[in-house]
Amino acid sequence: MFIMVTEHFMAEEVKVFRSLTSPFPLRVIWALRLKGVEFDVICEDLFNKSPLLLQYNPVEKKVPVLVHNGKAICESLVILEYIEETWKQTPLLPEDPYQKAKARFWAKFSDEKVFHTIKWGVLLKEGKEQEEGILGTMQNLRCLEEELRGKKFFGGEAIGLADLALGWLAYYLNIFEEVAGLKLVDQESFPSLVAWMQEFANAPIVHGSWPDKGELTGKLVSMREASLGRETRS
Ligand SMILES: N[C@@H](CCC(=O)N[C@@H](CS)C(=O)NCC(=O)O)C(=O)O
Repeated sequence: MFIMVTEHFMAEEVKVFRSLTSPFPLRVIWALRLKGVEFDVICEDLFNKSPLLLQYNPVEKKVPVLVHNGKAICESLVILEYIEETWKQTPLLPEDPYQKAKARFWAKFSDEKVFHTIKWGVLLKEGKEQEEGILGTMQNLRCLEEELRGKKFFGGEAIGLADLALGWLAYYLNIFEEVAGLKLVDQESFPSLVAWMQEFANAPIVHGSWPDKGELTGKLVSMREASLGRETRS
């Protein structure tokens, strides 16, 4: 007797909700690219969020959200851990518990120190308050410089979790500087950080992923003007 067996392979649903200018969804996009996972991107207007975004992230109502076969995962660093556990190829984290802890430390440092201080203390401030923000930011960047000394990436030779978490710096730092009208980092004072930013920006997973410069600059200028209580000129 001849029995014909047909199998229906259900394609995996992998969707990333992002916005045009947010740095956080980029981490998710880079991680999926690194792992060779196919995905769709849904670009949200954060001034007019879609019902789907609100359904998938009812608590924070933010991007990124990763939707994997109907399950929604929020918070970019949590999403990276989910991606790492779900798709084992091309690990984002090393095996060694100590090295793993270090990668997670720098990822956390990215959000709690580097991003927080540069945005709230430098980009959105002026005068005395900004001077304090600059001091804090320089200290944070100095820590990165020291950690990166003699290394290509945070974990060594390959891009890992800490690089994905801090990768926004490779594009946004320069634009933050331009919008705030100052210079924080140069080749002479931060040779390792500058080399790492170039290395990261040149990685194939990063190509073509940055937001449009004009769009991002415009958004940051508006945020700065609003924060300083000035009218935005259009
Ligand atoms: N800690 C979050 C931050 C995400 C975040 O702040 N997303 C912003 C865009 S930069 C957002 O969606 N904001 C919309 C809102 O606050 O209404 C993560 O890492 O995912």
